[in-house]
Amino acid sequence: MASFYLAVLLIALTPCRLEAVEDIVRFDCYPDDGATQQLCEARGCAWEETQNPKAPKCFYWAPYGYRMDGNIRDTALGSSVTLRRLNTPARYVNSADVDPVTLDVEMHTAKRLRIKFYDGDNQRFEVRDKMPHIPAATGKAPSQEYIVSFRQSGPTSAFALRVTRTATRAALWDTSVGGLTFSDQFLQISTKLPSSYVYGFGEHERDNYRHNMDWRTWGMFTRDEAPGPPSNGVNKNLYGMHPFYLCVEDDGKAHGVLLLNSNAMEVALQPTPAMTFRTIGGVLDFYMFLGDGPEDVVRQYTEFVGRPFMPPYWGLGFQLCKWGYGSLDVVKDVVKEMQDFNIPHDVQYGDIDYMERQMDFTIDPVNYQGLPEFVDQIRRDGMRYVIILDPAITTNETEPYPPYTNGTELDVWIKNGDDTSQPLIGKVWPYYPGVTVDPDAEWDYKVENYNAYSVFPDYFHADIDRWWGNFIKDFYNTLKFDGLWIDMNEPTNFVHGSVNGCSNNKWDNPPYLPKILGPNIYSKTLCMNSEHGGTKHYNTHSLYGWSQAEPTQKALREVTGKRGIVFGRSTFPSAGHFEGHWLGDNTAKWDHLHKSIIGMLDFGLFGMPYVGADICGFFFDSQPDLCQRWMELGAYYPFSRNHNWVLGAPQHPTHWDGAIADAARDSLQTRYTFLPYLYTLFYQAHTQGSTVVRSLMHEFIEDKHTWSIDRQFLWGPALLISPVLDQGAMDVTAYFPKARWYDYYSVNSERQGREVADAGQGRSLSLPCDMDCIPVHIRGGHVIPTQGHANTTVYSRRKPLGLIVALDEAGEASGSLFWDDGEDIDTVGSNSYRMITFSVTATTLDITVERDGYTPDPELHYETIQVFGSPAMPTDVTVNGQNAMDNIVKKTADKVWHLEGLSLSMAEDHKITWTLPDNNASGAEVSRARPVALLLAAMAVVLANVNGHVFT
Ligand code: MIG
Repeated sequence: MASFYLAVLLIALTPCRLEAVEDIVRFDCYPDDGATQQLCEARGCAWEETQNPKAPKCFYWAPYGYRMDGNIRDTALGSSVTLRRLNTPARYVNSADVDPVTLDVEMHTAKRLRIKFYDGDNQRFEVRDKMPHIPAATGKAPSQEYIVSFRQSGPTSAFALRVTRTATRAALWDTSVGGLTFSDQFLQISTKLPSSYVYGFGEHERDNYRHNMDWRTWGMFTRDEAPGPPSNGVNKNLYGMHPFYLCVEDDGKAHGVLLLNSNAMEVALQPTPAMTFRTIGGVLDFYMFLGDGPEDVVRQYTEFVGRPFMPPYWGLGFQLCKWGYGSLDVVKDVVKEMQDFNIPHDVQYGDIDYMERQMDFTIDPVNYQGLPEFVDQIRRDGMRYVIILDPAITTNETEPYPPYTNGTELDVWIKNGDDTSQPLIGKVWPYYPGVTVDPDAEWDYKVENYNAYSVFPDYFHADIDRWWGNFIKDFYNTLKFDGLWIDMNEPTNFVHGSVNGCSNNKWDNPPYLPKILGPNIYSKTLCMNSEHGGTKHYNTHSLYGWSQAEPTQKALREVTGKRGIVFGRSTFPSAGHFEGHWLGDNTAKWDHLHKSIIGMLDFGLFGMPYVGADICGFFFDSQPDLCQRWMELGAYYPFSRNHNWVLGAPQHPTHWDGAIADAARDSLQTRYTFLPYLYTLFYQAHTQGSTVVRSLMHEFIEDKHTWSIDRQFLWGPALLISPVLDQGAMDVTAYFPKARWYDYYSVNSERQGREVADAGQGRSLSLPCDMDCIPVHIRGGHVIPTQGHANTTVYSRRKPLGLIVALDEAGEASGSLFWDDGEDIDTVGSNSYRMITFSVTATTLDITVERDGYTPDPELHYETIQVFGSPAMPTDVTVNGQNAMDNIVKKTADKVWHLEGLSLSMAEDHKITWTLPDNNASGAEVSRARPVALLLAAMAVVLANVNGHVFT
C-alpha cells in the first residue's frame, strides 16, 4: 500500500497542464452530446484540443468524486466506508448526486469479492434482489488472494479504490482515474486495467473476440436488433445484456468482473488501458473473480450466477427450422427429404406461422391442420418438435381468447405508467381477427392496419405460473412439444413505447442516454415509466427475457416430465442456468461465419454454453457455397440449427444439389460420432461451470499467440476446429499450440489419426481443405468417447461405443464419459448416471466405471479403440488378460492402430495392455518423454507383469 500512496504522491506533484495532456490519461467528462468548453468547465473539468478525434476534449483533471468520511469499518463480510461528495458541481442540474454513498467490500471467497457502491438507506433498485437463486454470502473468506486498498482524497486526488492480486502484485482495478459519480440517473466509475487483453461484454457483434481498446464504447440494453456493423457510429446493442468481462493479465493470469446492474449502460474502453462504466440507474454492484486462469474465471462466475442447465441428449442433435414454411405439407416434405437423403435430423421447429395469426397457444387451422398428429408421428420416429412462443398477447379478439381474458383476471400485465390501473398497450405480431393481410404492403402500413393492440405479461408477477405455466400445460394437451423457443422478449414492440407513445417523465427522458440505438430509450420497446416487476420498466427492461426463462423452463419440465430445451433471444447474467441462446437474426453473408465463433466464445464466457447461430444465415437468400461451409461449421455449434426468415429461399441441406447434402451429412455424422464427448462436456459445464466451446487461450494460456485467436475454437480441452470462413478458399491457416495434434478431418478420411507434423512448438500451418472438408484435430493426452451415428439420437444412442486414444508426448492420455437416460430431470442430483474414466499410462488403457447409477437398455459396448500417436505397432495386445492380436488393425497412417470387433460392456471395468517392440518399450519416444512419465511407464510395466497381463 505504501507504494500506492507514493505513486499517488508523484502524480499529485505533477498536475500542472503546461504541456498538452496525453490522450491516454484523459477520461471523458462530457460523453453527452453537445460538449462545449463552457459546459465542460461548468462540470469542473478541463477542455483541451487533441490530435486524436477519438480521445476526449473534455476530461477530468481536478479531483472529482468522493472523499472517505470517518474510518474503515469492519463488517461481517469485509469492510465498509462512507463516502461524501467533494465540493464539485453536481452532474445534472436537476438531480442532486447521492451523498453519502456507502461502499461495501465483501470478501466472499479466496477468489471472489464484491464491491458495492450504494445509497446507505437502500432506496434504489438492486438487481440482486430479483435473483433468489444466487446464494447469499455467509461470511468473510478466511483468506483472500487479493488486497483491497483505499486512497483518501487529497488536494489533487479524490477517493480511490484498488484491488491487487496478492501473488503477483498486479493491480486488477485502480479507480484513481476518471470521476466517480453517483447521481440518481448517472452512475460512473473508471478503472485502470492491468493489461489490454479484454474479452466479453454483450450482446454485440464484434470483429474480434479480443476487444479493441482504441476508444470504443459499447452500449448495453436489451433490444430487438439484428447483428450488424455500427449504425451511425453507434455499436449496436443487441438482444441480451451481459456486463461481464474477462481480462487476461500480462503474465497469463486472468480475472473476470461482473457489474450486476440492469439499467441502460455503456462501457467505454481506452488504450490506457482502462474502462469506464456509465449506467443510468440502480447501484454499482461489482463482483470480481480472480481465476487464476480464464477457465477458472468462468467456473467461478457460473458458481455465482448459476451453473448452465443440462441439455437433453437430443438437444445436441441437428435441428431444422424456417419462418414461413407456409404449410404443414412443406414441413412434411422437408422432413421426408432429410430422411431420404439420410441426413441426421433430430429436431423440427414450428415458428410463428404454426399459430393462428401468430397468437400463442393456437394452431393455424388451415395451413397447419393436422400438426398435432404430425408431431406425434415424428416423435414416434425418434424426432422432436420445438415451438416458438412470443410474450405479447392480443387484446382484440372477438372470439374468447383465454390467454388474454385469464391474464386480465389475474392482472399479470405490465402497467401503463401514466395510469397504473391500465395495462400498457403496444403492438407486436398478433393480427386483428378477420383481416386479409396484403403481403406486399409496407411495414408501417401493416403495423398500423393489421397488427392488433397487445399487452405484455410481467414475468415477475406472483401469479405468472398460474397464467403462463398453465397455458403451456394446457397447450401440451393439444400438441406434444419437446422444447420452447422464447422470442421477442427484449421485449420488442412494433410501436415506440406504446400505441400512444410515452409521456414526458424522467424515465423516458433521462438526462443521459448511453450509446445505444434509437432516438430515445423507449425506441422499439415499452415506455420506461411502465410498472414492471414492482418497479419501473426503466430498471427491469433488460431483465424481461431473463425473467421469462425460469417460468418457461419450469412449466416445460412439469408438463413433459423431461428436461427439454428452452432457449431465448434476450438474456441477462445467469440466463444460462435456465436456457440456451441463439445468436439472433444474422445474415447469409460470409463474415457472419466468423462472427458466429466470436458470439459463441462470448456466450461461453457468459455461462451460456448451449449456443449457436442460424446456420446458413437468417436474412437474405443463402447461397450454395456459403450454406455448405456453414453446415460444416454449424456441425460444431453446441446448438446446431439451420434457420431463416419468412422471405428467404429454402436453405435446408437437401435444398440444392447432392454435394451440399453430402457435405452436411458427412459433417453431421462426424458431429454425432462425437456426441458422447460433447454431452460429457455439457455435464462438466453443468457441474463445474466449464466452457464447452472454448477459446484456445483457456488451454494454452502460456502461449500468448492464442490470446487473439477467434477463427478457430476448441470443444472442451481436446477437439480443435479450424473451419474455412472465406468464400472460395480451399485451404485454411490453422494455429497449433504446443501439443501433439492428430487429424480427424472426417469419418472416412485416410488422414485420420495422422499426427500433424512439427506442431510441437506451436505454429501456423496451411491446411488444404476442399469444399467437403472441415479440419478437426484431436489433442494428444485425451481419450475421446465416440458412438456410431444415426439420423436421430434415439438411434445413435444405441450404437456401439468407441474410444479415440490420442497419446501425448509421454504416451499418456485420459478422458471420461457421462451417460444417463438423456432427458430425465436432474439425473446428476439423483445419481442416475454412469460415469466412466479412461486412463492410459505407458502401455495400459484402464476403463473404470466410477459411478453406475444408470443402466442403458440395451447395454452398450465398446467396439473400437483407436490409438493415435503410438511409437510403433504393438507386438502383443491383451484385453482383460486375453490375447487380442486378432482384433488389431494397422492403419495406413503412421503410428495409428485400431482394435476392432471388440464387445466390451460399458457396465464393466476393462484393462487393455500392449507391448511395443523392444526399442520402444517405454511407451513413448524416449527423446521426448518426461522423466516422470518414464518412471510411471516402468512401474506400469512391472505391475502389468505382476498381474500376468503381458504376453511375450
Ligand atoms: O419479427 O418468429 O429472431 O428467429 O424466425 C421477427 C419469427 C420474429 C424473430 C426471430 C426469428 C424468428 C422470427 N422472429
